Order: sequence, then C-alpha cells, then structure tokens
Amino acid sequence: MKKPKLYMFSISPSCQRVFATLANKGIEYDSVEIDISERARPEGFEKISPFGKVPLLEHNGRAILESANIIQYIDEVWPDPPMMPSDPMARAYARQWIQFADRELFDRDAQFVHVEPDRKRKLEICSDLFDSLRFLDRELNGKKALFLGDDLSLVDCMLAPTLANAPVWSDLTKDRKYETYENVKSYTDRLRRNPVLEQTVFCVPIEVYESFFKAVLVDGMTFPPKK
Ligand SMILES: N[C@@H](CCC(=O)N[C@@H](CS)C(=O)NCC(=O)O)C(=O)O
Repeated sequence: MKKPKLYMFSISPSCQRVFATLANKGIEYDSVEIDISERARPEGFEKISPFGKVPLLEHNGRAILESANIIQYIDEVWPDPPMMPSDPMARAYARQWIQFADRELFDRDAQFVHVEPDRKRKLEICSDLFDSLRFLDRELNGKKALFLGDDLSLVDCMLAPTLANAPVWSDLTKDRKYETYENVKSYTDRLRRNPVLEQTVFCVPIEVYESFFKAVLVDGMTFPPKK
C-alpha cells in the first residue's frame, strides 16, 4: 500500500482528527506542515488544494479533502482496527454524530476563528455552539466508555479536538452553559485518558489554545490575522 501524505498544521483541530485516526491504525505517512498563519500557500499545495485549507490527504496521486471524509477514507482503506461499526444501522448512527461534530460544533469554531471579524458576533456563535452541546450531553447520558463503546471510533476522533478546547472557550467568554454539561465533561475526561488521543489531540499544551483563543474571542482577531 502506497504511503499517504498529509498536509497539515500541527495545532489544527481538524488535522488532529486525522492524526488520531492514523495513529490508532499505526499507519506510516509523510507529513507536510502548512503554516496557515500565512495567507499565502506554498505553490505545490495551491495546485492540489482548491480551498487552501488543511487537512488534505494525498494518496495514490489523488487529493482528499475534509477531515470527516479523510478519516472515513482511511478507515475503509486501512480497515484494521475498524473504527466504524459494520452493522448499517449502527453506522448510520455513527455518521449522524460525525455530521453533528462538523455542523454543530466545528463549523462554528471555524466561523468565529477564520471568518467572523466582529467580536460580538464571535461570542454569539460560540454561545450557539454551547447550546448545541446540550444535545451531545443528552446523548452521552448512560455512556460509560467512549462514544460507541470501549474502542476508539471515528466519532471520538471527530469530537475530541473540539471538546479539548470547550473549557477554554467557556472561561474566556464567561458562558456558563458548558459547566452544566456533566456528561460532556466526563466523556472528555475519558477521551483525554485514551492513549491515542492523549498523544495526538490532548498533547498540545492548553496554554497554546488559551493564548490563541484569547486573541480570537477577547481581542477580536480573525485567523490568519489581517496584515
Ligand atoms: N471542514 C474542514 C475545515 C478545514 C479548516 O477549516 N481548516 C483550517 C484549519 S483548522 C484551515 O486550513 N484554515 C485556513 C484558512 O481558513 O485560511 C475540515 O474538517 O477539514
């Protein structure tokens, strides 16, 4: 099997989803760091990436975009260990929460980080994200291990990077909803103790995100910063 190449940015949450999936399967890959703090992209990357975003996985001469799509591709091509259920109904359930992680959580994070310049609007978007976490909290009720059971799944890889940052957003915005989500908090603790996620998601010192999100949510920066 040809080695894949991952274009990534080390502290990007969407890239961490891919790091975790690759690590869980023990897949060897080449990685190319793209400094997304710069608006310009290296020429080689511009040629294969229509939107200039990371992560991008190159495999067998083709480019695959979107972290949710990339990790499902990885799970299909390198099926061991499986990170999605084999039963169609259970797969549909897993995909539903993969979509939730993107639409309700990550897309809002990306909106207040990369797109929205107005600080008040940033805080409103972040507050909407916390409102959506209520659904996850309800779904996690009664789950004692990871999202689909004892084994790390793609749903966990999708959720972990956002949940790692949620306490930082809650502190900075003084939005207290997060603190009431007991199931989300205990699930996040279980994710943090997972050896693969510990090394691929929770390994970035929290201070890095504290200062990054302070610049975004308190000082009103959009990222990459306007020059
Ligand atoms: N939905 C995409 C989002 C990708 C995304 O927003 N990537 C960010 C880093 S987390 C990026 O490359 N931003 C650069 C920019 O917006 O210029 C995915 O899940 O892969």
